[in-house]
Amino acid sequence: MLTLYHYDRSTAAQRVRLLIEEKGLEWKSVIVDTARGDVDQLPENYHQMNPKGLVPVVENKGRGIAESTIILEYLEDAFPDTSFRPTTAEDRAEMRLWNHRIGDGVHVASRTIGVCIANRFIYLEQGKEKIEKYHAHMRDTVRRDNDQVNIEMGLQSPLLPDALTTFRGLFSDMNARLKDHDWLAGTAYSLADIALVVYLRRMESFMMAPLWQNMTHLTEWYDRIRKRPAYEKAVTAWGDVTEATRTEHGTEAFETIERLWNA
Ligand SMILES: N[C@@H](CCC(=O)N[C@@H](CS)C(=O)NCC(=O)O)C(=O)O
Repeated sequence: MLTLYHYDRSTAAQRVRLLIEEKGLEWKSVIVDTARGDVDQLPENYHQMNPKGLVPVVENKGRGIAESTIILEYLEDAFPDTSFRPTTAEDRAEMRLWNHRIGDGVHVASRTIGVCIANRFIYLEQGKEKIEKYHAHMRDTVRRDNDQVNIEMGLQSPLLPDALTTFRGLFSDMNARLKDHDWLAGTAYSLADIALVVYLRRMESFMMAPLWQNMTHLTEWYDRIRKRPAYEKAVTAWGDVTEATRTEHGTEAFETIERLWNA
């Protein structure tokens, strides 16, 4: 049986749970939640499965596989029944181009936006010593350096405007594609839709939905996905233990974020 190392609100884990539930696979859950600075949560030898010490990791047949978009492709290869890859080579390339954007700026931008708006308050509450230990254990030094700037400067961070530009560009490209297509690649719900929908949910958790209210095709697509039973199981039901913090600080940040979004 598959084992998934994950936690409730991780966007990277949400996309893997989405595919697991769409495929109806049996799986065992192991919660690894370092996201509030608690590095002691990492199981022994976790870095052998994921050198970055992040979630998600899927373990199957004694092997650990990291990186959420790679895991999606792995699950398709290992469990090909009910495929979420388009049928033509061209549409598959299109699906992969969408997912390439995640590693090519979108996920880093999501982290910046999250830390600047809300996570910084969670870290500041934990105290200096714990967060120094958290950063000392962080193997991705770019992530660590960005975090340090974003925690210190919050909405004034020099990294925030570009992060919002990345998100606005992504959402508006998705909206343009969805104007005359139901799904991001090919003719059916695919790994691209699964991989990207989690960022709408993330931005919504900061009360940012008014930013894309004019992108009606994107909104309709999001509504279609939210109605899927697998979405309910994989995302909604797992919830978010930090929801109250996100709502509170997102509401406070809205004006600044809206200004940067429209700049
Ligand atoms: N590129 C990785 C990113 C993984 C990642 O950023 N994981 C986050 C959650 S979305 C994490 O483990 N956070 C724990 C922490 O911040 O301590 C992937 O797609 O799997």
